[in-house]
Amino acid sequence: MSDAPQFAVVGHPNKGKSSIVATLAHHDGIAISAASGTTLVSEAYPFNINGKILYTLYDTPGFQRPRQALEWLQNYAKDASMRTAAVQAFVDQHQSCAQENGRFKDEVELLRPIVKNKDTGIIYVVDGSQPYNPSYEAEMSILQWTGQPRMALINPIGGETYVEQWQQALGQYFSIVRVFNPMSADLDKQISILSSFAELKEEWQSVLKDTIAVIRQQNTHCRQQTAYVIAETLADILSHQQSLPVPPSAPESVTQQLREQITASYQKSLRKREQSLRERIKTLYAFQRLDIQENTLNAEHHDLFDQSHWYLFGLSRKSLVILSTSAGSAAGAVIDASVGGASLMLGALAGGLLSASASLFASAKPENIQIKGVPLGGKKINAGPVKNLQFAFVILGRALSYQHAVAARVHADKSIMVVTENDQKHWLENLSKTRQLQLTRLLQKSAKGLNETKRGQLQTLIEALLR
Ligand SMILES: Nc1nc2c(ncn2[C@@H]2O[C@H](COP(=O)(O)OP(=O)(O)OP(=O)(O)O)[C@@H](O)[C@H]2O)c(=O)[nH]1
Ligand SMILES: [Mg+2]
Repeated sequence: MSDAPQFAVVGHPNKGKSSIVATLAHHDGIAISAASGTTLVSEAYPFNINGKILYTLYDTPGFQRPRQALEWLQNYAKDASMRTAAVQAFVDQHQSCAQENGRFKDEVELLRPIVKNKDTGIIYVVDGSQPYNPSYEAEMSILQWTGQPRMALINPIGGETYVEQWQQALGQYFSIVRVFNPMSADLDKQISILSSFAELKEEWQSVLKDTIAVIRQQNTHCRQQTAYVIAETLADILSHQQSLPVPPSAPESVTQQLREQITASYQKSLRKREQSLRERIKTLYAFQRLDIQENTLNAEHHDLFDQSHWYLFGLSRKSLVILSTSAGSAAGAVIDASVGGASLMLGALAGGLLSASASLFASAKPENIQIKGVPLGGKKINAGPVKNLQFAFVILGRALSYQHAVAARVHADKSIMVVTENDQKHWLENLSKTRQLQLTRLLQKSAKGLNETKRGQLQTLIEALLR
């Protein structure tokens, strides 16, 4: 790969420039706000994967005095051959006064990354929900005068009403005009806009083609890594155990206190593991600021142990009975894909295997508190491992919902992340019946810990459930 391309994202104030930079550079720390004039200085946001910069986007302040700036340029350049030099002279001559709040402060600031490097591409951003008017022509002329490769993006902030009108006008100044919504652009749309950046300059074509391949690879890698951390956390949560000694001849009230104490501390450890899983997923998807937003509305996120919400993430009682019975039966261990899960499960149900596992998952609390004798006399109170299959599915369901929300989110989105609970009821149906049973068996086995092979199998099944 040759040098990574650079692009300056410019335009009127408040047209979504910073949003475009945030989404395309996968950077959630950029200031974006409904207030006009949020960005005051130009700043470079490199997009890198594994430490290698693939492209750099410059976020810039909006034009404030484009007409006066253009007048200055027109006075400077006697003919078209002097236009590029005029832009350079404009920046040079106003630079020092710009720092002292000079009248072309914003123009100097936004032109700075452009004149600094003649290879910097220009991305001009407009709002497709606002009508075009000739006052934009001064901005577009200045950009034209730079002589640098440039294209326009129409951001349909409040809809597409004036997109066509804009296309007509922008077509006069830019060879490439695209519609791009930074708030809803999934990875395919982002990649498609990068492909149009490549059309700006011959040398960028092969570089950006490689970049797109790297982005796709990274996305697959990210899913694999996410499946890995979910599998690891699931196995860790389900096999987790804690214990407390019970003093000899302790009265029932003390035992009860210890039971409550260990229940609370066990739940806390499990919540902590879930939270740390969420942190890892966020980091994998390059979100650094999301926790702040999540914490603000913590009440929206139901607690792991809030059973009234289990049904949203877990499975119905009937599905659980069918799955646990079939997976637990001898036949379940050697499922033949050609037989198909459905007939097998009916067979298992008819075989009367239902009652034992059904009562187990229905009654066993996730904490699985037990009082046991210890070898040298006395007793201990034990929490875990989780034998409740429903709970296992709840943990997995919650992790998948979380991943779905994070993976679908663009880095320009500053709203509070909503983890949708109710879409998740049928998530398991994305796996074949055979794989559903494999998953159930692995979850059942997790209480005793999973070896590396089994954990790998769990990871593969989870990967198939990720967005
Ligand atoms: N609904 C919607 N809102 C958008 C979109 N793009 C930007 N916005 C919102 O528009 C406002 C301005 O976005 P910014 O990205 O800060 O715009 P900017 O051009 O960088 O603004 P300045 O730095 O002030 O010049 C913010 O409230 C964004 O959330 C979009 O595609 N759809
Ligand atoms: Mg901005």
